[in-house]
Amino acid sequence: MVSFNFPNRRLRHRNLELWLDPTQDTAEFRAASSFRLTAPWTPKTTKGPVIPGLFADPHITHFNGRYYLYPTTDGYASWSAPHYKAFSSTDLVNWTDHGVILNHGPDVSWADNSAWAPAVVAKNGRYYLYFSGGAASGNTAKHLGVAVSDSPTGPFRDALGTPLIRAGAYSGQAIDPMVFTDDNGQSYLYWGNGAAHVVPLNPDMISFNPAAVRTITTSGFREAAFVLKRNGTYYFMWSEGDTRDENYQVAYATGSSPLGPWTKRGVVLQKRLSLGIKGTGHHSVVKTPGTDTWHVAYHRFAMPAGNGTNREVTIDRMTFNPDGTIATIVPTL
Ligand code: FUB
Repeated sequence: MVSFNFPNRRLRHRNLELWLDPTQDTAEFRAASSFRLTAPWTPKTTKGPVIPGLFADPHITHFNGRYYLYPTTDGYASWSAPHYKAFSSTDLVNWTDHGVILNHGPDVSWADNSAWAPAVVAKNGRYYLYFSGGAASGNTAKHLGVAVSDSPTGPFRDALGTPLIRAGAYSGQAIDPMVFTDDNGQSYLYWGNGAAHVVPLNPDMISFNPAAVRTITTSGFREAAFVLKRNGTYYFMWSEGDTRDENYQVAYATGSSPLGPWTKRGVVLQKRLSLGIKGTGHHSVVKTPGTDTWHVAYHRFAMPAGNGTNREVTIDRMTFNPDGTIATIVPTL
């Protein structure tokens, strides 16, 4: 038997498991472990949503010792909310609301509504927010833009004054941007609904060579591309189905480069009706720096009576099997 002493670590509980503070080591107490508590502990019956209120499409990331969440603001008919908020945390449990960081109305000349699915990346000493939005003209087409700030909590300003990708420039909808930066510093922009695309970004992060755009052809892709790298393997992840459908789910493929080719591995996150959890999708993944601990942020129908435009954000652990495949993610309350 091995004993560990963690005198200065905070112990957290979740779903009848005890964890050391996730910002530190990943030592984990499971059913087979024994432990002694010196303070009373009352199990929580629910941990979600992690940020109160209706939000969706969470982009979770980590900058300078804090986790950040950038979601779509939900609860608007046809997902028409015009603004984005930012939240931050040191422990993935307690989140600070930093308020509105970009508002399409006053801040973006070419978009008024449909502030969808932001993604924020740090580069060049600045923060770049990729987003999509539509104009109030009655035209439902969405363009994809990029805004910049000196702070991860904004305020962000439209970097170009025009869309980075105009509606119709490529197949599918120009929504759901995501940026992956490889170990050599090269950043790649992924986006799309109905068809996924990828292109290396120029060093300025606000332009690319149109001739370098590639379309990704994984079966089942609908939207919400997300890419991570672990042990030299690239993981391309996405959402399948319709966000208004309780069967909305997350699948993934693996590849040997940020551009693929990709081999589909299957579905890793889906509804859990025994707990009333539906519509699990549009996720993102964050690794705790210096560890092999990964968490997945995603949305589900708000509980108990939500739907495809009334969604909430939750976070669960994501683990890898010894062969590098992603273990099925278990949605928890
Ligand atoms: O939240 C608006 C849209 O719904 C997103 O862009 C899609 O990914 C879907 O979640």
